[in-house]
Amino acid sequence: METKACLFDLDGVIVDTAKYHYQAWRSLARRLGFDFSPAHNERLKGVSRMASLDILLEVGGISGVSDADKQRMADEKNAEYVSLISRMTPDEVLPGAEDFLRSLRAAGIRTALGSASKNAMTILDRLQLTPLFDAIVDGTKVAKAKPDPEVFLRGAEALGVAPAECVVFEDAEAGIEAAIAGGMRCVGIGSPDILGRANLVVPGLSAMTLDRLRAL
Ligand code: B16
Ligand code: MG
Repeated sequence: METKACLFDLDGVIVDTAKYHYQAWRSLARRLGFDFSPAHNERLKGVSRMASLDILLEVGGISGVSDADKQRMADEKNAEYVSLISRMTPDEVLPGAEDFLRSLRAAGIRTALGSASKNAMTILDRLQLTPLFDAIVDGTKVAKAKPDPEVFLRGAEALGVAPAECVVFEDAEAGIEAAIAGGMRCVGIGSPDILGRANLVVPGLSAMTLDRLRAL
């Protein structure tokens, strides 16, 4: 099947914002009186903000929090996260990401972002990558989180391309599941142990070429 579009997850594929999410979640955990480890943080990758908070509260053994207090905690975390990402610079783009996006553009292959983050626009602007995406679907535009395919189906729709003509790039298992559920081929960014259901797994976008894309 010819590839007409590539859809990209943001955190872990284009940029490593997980370290900033971690810093902001750990601050919240400390204020609540417990420590939140890097291993715990792995559980938050690709997960929405409120679902991440539920995991954090479970790790801290905190139950019975009202919806209003949950909202306040999520807002506090997001305020710290936004202040961290507002200082990001283009040198934080992960190796190979910009070159691959440019080679797709040169080859006439359309591009879209498919991210759970409500802060995706801020991040792309800070990285100066916004012009390299033909469509942006983020956490402000979708109702259902990955592994639901909504975010990628919306991306394909925005580009006017059929799901079977799309290839998704994802670092999270839930994202690979979302691509498969949407009838798309997918490339895992990371370890084959975790992303084994992808059509191809590479360590990063610097390992991606148009030839490898065409072979999928
Ligand atoms: P926000 P992705 C996801 O981004 C992150 O991996 C995840 O850790 C985060 O909780 C989620 O975005 C929501 O982010 O709080 O900024 O709306 O991997 O889907 O690009
Ligand atoms: Mg991700």
